[in-house]
Amino acid sequence: MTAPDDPATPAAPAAPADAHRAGVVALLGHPNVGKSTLLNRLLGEKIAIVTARPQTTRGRLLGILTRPGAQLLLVDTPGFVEGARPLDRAMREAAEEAAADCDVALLLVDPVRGWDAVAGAWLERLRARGVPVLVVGTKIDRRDAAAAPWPPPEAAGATDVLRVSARTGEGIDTLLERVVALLPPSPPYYPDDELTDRPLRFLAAEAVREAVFEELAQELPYKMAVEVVSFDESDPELVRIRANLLVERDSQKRIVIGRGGERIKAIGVRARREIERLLGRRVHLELWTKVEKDWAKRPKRLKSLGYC
Ligand SMILES: Nc1nc2c(ncn2[C@@H]2O[C@H](COP(=O)(O)OP(=O)(O)O)[C@@H](O)[C@H]2O)c(=O)[nH]1
Ligand SMILES: [Mg+2]
Repeated sequence: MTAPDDPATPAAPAAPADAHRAGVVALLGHPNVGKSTLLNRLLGEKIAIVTARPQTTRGRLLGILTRPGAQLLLVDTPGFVEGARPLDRAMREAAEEAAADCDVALLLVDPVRGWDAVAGAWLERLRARGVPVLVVGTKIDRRDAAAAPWPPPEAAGATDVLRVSARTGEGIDTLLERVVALLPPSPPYYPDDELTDRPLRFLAAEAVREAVFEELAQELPYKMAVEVVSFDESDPELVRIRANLLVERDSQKRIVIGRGGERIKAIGVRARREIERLLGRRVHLELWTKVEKDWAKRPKRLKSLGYC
């Protein structure tokens, strides 16, 4: 599944038009450009959390899209992350690994924000490795995005340039067609009913983290992690889930709980609804706040939380 290291490697002979195609498609771009929303739209199912705030995606999340004749392994990434914490490094590495091991790259650009040197550097790197790159303008349902200058002249080196709205679905079929045409011939990698490589308990933890972003202001959600400590499906009527909200300090714990437990209750209600939608079953969700000072600084801990 890796791309040729040498850009001079001759292209493989064209595959017969009816060959099954499969491969890894990396979603790259600045935080908040719309990567996770696009992943969900392509899958037709919401598995990745989406918030109005940047850098909410932490690890690498695989969405498996099986269509007649093709399977796309869509890798959602945290994107181009800055910062020096081990968590930031892990997030950066997730994007870099996805880019290093993909058959097709989607480089997402918010037309309002426009092209910049970071996008340019990624395009260059991917091209140097012989990876086909589709530059994808996002959010065209927005008037300001539709009115912004497009395509960026710097994207001329890309394999293709197109625009989509993950919200309305505009341009999505064309995007899919182009991606499939660029995939190598290969049998499918996963059974056709599999949607992601992540266990349901991870998706549940992510749903809680999404609720945390909705319910808590400013910086606090970035300092928090969610760990599902039990996921009990023994009762056919009800899935019982217990999760810890990890914070770095006691003062944060008090904010998360809120007056009379009001805040954590709101997080729980919101998250439970989302998990019920995800599982298609009733859920009992119990949330606990726990101070764990160094969770974002310990690579092993980040791994156990599923962020790298
Ligand atoms: N109007 C509009 N908003 C979008 C679209 N795609 C994403 N967004 C919004 O942009 C914000 C960031 O989206 P997200 O997918 O989390 O971006 P990511 O950080 O690149 O994964 C969220 O508020 C989304 O609802 C779109 O096609 N149209
Ligand atoms: Mg995201």
